Amino acid sequence: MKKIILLTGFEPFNKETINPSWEAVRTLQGWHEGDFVVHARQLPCVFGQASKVMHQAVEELQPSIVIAVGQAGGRVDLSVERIAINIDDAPIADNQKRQIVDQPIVTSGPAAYFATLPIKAIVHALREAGLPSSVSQTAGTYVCNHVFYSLMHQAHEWGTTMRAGFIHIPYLPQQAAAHPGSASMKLEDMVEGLRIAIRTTLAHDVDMREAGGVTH
Ligand code: PCA
Repeated sequence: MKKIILLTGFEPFNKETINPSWEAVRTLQGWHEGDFVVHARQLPCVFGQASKVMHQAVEELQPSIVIAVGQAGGRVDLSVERIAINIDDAPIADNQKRQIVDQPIVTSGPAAYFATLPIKAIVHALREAGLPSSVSQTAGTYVCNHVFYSLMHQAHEWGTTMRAGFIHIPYLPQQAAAHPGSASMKLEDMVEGLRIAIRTTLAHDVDMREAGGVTH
């Protein structure tokens, strides 16, 4: 039986009618790479519910690798997240019209978790393939970080070998057209970027060492 890679994307939020994360992820449903097959799931853009759907998918599928993907409108590239922090601080309401401010995601959980994907190797491989990418030092404090932290906490509590992380992606061109000045990326490039992220994760049990930080 094939081992499972779980990819998740989000439903649209904040007045958008499309979310590039779900569009990209659903394209890869059933994609095979060696002994691995992709399962794609959509998450609601709702605090609590999003992590619940993620937890259920992880329990049901027992994936070897989880890559959660989310839209980061305004970002310029495929941003591979380094760290998830234990705080919800929503700048806008979620899709259930709830705006959580300054609440820990897991009471008495650690302040943060690092992604267990080979983030430097992924950024390196994406750039080599001609796709703009960088390591990101923050996944924000909205629903994406909420899901990312919950996922890493689940992996930590279970003590599994499952590797997990988060990739933020820019707007699609049709979205950026409504946000003049914002960067965008074509869906095919995002999908190819996710394929590269998967292949690189399979090829690197240990991350490569290459500068990817920022001074501020
Ligand atoms: N992006 C949001 C939540 C859902 C999504 O696609 C975020 O970055 O938190």
